[in-house]
Order: sequence, then structure tokens, then C-alpha cells
Amino acid sequence: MSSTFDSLVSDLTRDAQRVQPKDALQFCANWFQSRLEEQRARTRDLLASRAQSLSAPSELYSDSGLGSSSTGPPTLAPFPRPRSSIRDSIAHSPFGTLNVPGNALLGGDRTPPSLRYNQNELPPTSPLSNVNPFAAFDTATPTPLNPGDYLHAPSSAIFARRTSVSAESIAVDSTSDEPMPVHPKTEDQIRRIKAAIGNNLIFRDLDEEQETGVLNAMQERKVAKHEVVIRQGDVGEYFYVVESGMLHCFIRPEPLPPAWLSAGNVASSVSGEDKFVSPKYHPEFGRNVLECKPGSSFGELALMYGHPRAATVLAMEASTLWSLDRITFRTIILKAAHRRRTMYEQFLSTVTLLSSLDAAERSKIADALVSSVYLDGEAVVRQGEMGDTFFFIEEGEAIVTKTQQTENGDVREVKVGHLRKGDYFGELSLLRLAPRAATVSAIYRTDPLSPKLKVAALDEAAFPRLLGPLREIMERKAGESYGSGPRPSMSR
Ligand code: 1OR
Ligand code: 1OR
Repeated sequence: MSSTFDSLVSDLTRDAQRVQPKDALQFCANWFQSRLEEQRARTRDLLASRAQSLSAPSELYSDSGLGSSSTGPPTLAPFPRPRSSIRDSIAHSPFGTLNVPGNALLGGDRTPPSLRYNQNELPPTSPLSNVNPFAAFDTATPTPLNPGDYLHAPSSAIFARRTSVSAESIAVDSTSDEPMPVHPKTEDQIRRIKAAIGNNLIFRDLDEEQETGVLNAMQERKVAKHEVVIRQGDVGEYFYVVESGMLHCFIRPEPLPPAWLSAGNVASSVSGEDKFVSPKYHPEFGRNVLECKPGSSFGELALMYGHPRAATVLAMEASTLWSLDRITFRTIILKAAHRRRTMYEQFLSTVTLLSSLDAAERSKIADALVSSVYLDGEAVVRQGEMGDTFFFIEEGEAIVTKTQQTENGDVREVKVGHLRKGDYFGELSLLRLAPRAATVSAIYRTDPLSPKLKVAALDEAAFPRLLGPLREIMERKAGESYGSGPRPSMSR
């Protein structure tokens, strides 16, 4: 017991010295929490793997995505080949694990095999990165961002690919007692912030009051070319939105040089592009993993998980940023995302198609949904168009029509179906890689008080990833209801 305690304290001391946290107590609390989570995840996984008498598949440790082939061309099929054996062998981890600088469990002789993707070490789950083992289109690029993924627990290198089958959410602060800052702004500043966050998914769930809270709390920050905005390993205090300019994110392999952490906001040993060995590698900060353009954001990971900063973010040109403090970020942004997820989870639990999925799988779908409302008579999909989206009906009703040629050669619309809350549509063109087989439009309501048609959409990338397990059901039902159509070749 005392040796465990001693080694814990010495690990903590070592990590604290590396990170030099400004808030030591918070750092220690986070550190112990991470260790606890890591240990539970390991124990649970060990038990699960014993119980199943299965060893982890080699795909878990390989560089390429499970759906990709190093020799053949990428498949065009919307679903990857069934990989039930792999899915089944993946234990659900009760907690995310922490692949961050300062996580001592990842050092020493227990170092897990590191997972690399596209020559990069995999990071914790983030709205900016979501590499999924079941992605159908796994080629050279990571799976696109899944809106809302930032509520999912971070995963360590070894468990990173499990994010697709586990959906534990991070704890959202239960109290909002701490006051949120208010920094008065000019109308022009407000307009600029709104323009900068307009297309950023992180802000999509805010109601008016929440948006006002965020606008109040934001602070303008102008950074010079080559200024270090975030330094890998530091404690996170702010989240940033880019209004103008360009920044790059770099990840340097561990261990970080002790003197390097919290070293200030100027790139010390390297200041000019001439010292870049290649545009993709910075000799001080490591591999260039992401570019942050106007409208994008960065710096969310450390605020969400209490980890040290996972990357260094360097201004490549003079840039204007809007910063949001940790308290406002957690109180408003994370809570809004959490509430949104709960609302969708509730709705999805009523959808018959999804009844065979577990709550975690539904939760992943909830995160990926985007809602829209349609006016009476408005078409959601049109027959003959190429389709890239799948829909659930959240509220209201829709009619399905098909064009038919009459005997005298005219073309007319014939009603072939009526869809209600909880029904789905749009699967056919994704399953068969064919144009839309019918037009689906909002019904003309006879009762103006009844709800308008509201649909929740899942895009082409999310569809096979999240509804893959239901493919058989949908295909069978499509065959029964719509007749058989051309089928995509599933062979590779
Ligand atoms: P943070 O608070 O950790 C550094 O501070 C920020 O860099 C981080 O939040 C992200 O917003 C941003 N892995 C980790 N962090 C990244 C990455 C990243 N890209 C940008 N950041 N990548 C992993 C590479 C293996 C790149 C993903 C595309
Ligand atoms: P989609 O991606 O082809 C139109 O886009 C959607 O309408 C289609 O997927 C189905 O989800 C939905 N025939 C074809 N598509 C239908 C039909 C349908 N009903 C709903 N959809 N028929 C009615 C079957 C009860 C006509 C069969 C001849």
C-alpha cells in the first residue's frame, strides 16, 4: 500500500513539475480522477477480454482504418463490410482514458501499443478529431467531425477507436454559481463575433440567452505572427474562435522538455519559416496536425477534460481571436450540448427502427443529428436527385410521392406513402447508391395548430457509421416495401 502511495505521489509530483499548473489543487484533483478512470477502464477491459476469451484484434493497433485497404481503392459502398467479430470483441469502457502529457499510466513498462493514424498519434476525442473504426470511407483522411462528439469521453491511444462504441459523456458542471464574466462590446464587435461563430458547430445549440452570455464573456485578442497562443502541456484556461488570420496546431511527441512548458508566448528557438524543416513539421513544436482558419475554433479539449493542452497553437500570421474563459465555456457551451443530446436521446428512444440499439449507440446518433423544419408542401428530398442524407421524422407528417406516366404520356405525381413521427426515410438511395426513389414533402396541414414537419437528418458519413448495425433491417424492409432495386457491390 505504501509503495503504491509513494509511486502515485512521485508520479503526481513529476507531472506537476512538468506542467507547472497555475491551479495546483485543480490539477491534482484532475490528475487523480484521470488515474482512477484509467485504472477502471483497464480492469474492466481486462475482465471483459477474459470473459470473452478473445484477444484484441490486430486492427485495433494498426495505422490504417478498419474500413480501408492498403492495396485496393476505397469502397463506394455506404456500409463497411460487416465486422461483427471485431465489434463484439470490443469491450465497452466505463470511462474514457487519457492520452495526454502527464498521464503517468501511459509510461513505463505498461505502455500500451500506440495507435497512429495518418502518421499522427491519436488524440483524445474532440470535435476536431473523430477517427472511427467503422467508417466506411476510411482512406487517408480522418472521419469528419461528428457534431457533439465533444461530449464523449476522451480516449487514450489504445482505446481511441472505442469511441464509436462507447458514449460516456463528460461530467457537465452541475452548478453555475461561479459568475460569468461580462466584457462590454461595441455593436461592431458583436457583429464580428456573430460572423466568426456563425458556421461553427460548437455554438449551434445556444438559445438567445446563452448566446448573449457567450458574447458578453468573449474577449478580443490580437496575436502577432509567430505568437504561441497555446502551448502543449500547459493548463487550459481559454477556448478560442478565429476571426481572421491563420494558426497551425502542432503536436510534439513526449517527453516535453521541462524548460519548454509555460515558456511564454513567443516561439523560443524558432521564429521564422526558414527554420521549418518542412511545412508539416516544426522543429520545436512537432508535427503540424491542423490549420485553424477564420470561423474555426481550438483549445476546447483542455477545458473539457481538465487535461494539459494537447497541442501547441501558433499564429502563422497576425490573427484576431475571440477567447472564451473556462467557466463560461463549461457552463454555457457544454451544458447546451448536453441538453440537446438528452432531447434527441428521448426522441430516438421512441423510434422503432432503433429499438435494437443500446443507449450508447443511440446517444452517438443523437450527437450527429441536425434538425430542420419544413413549410407545408415543401420537399425534403426530390425523386431523381442524388441523396446524401437520411431522415427521421421528429414532428409532423410527410407524404411520399412518385412521378408516373399516364396513358396519354403526361407525367403526374402519385401519392405512395404517408410518414409520421418516428418514421424514417431517405435510406434507399444510401443503401442502393441510387437517386432518390420518391419525393418526400411536408404535408399540407388541415389543423394549423398541429406541428409543422420537423426532420432530424444524419449525413452520409454518419449513416453507415451509426446505423451500420441496422443495415440488414433497413434492407429487408426496403425490399418488402419498395421492391428490390440495384444493389451496391459490397465486395472489396
Ligand atoms: P487543447 O485545449 O488541448 C490545444 O489545446 C488544441 O489544439 C486542442 O485543444 C485542440 O483544440 C487543438 N489533437 C489534439 N488537439 C488538437 C488537434 C489534434 N488538432 C487541433 N487541436 N489532432 C490530433 C492529431 C493526431 C489533430 C486532429 C485533426
Ligand atoms: P430515398 O433515399 O430513395 C426517397 O428517397 C425516400 O422515400 C426513399 O428513400 C424511402 O425512404 C421513402 N418508394 C420509394 N421510396 C419510398 C416509398 C416508396 N415510400 C417511402 N419511400 N413507395 C411506397 C412504399 C410503401 C412506392 C413503392 C412502389
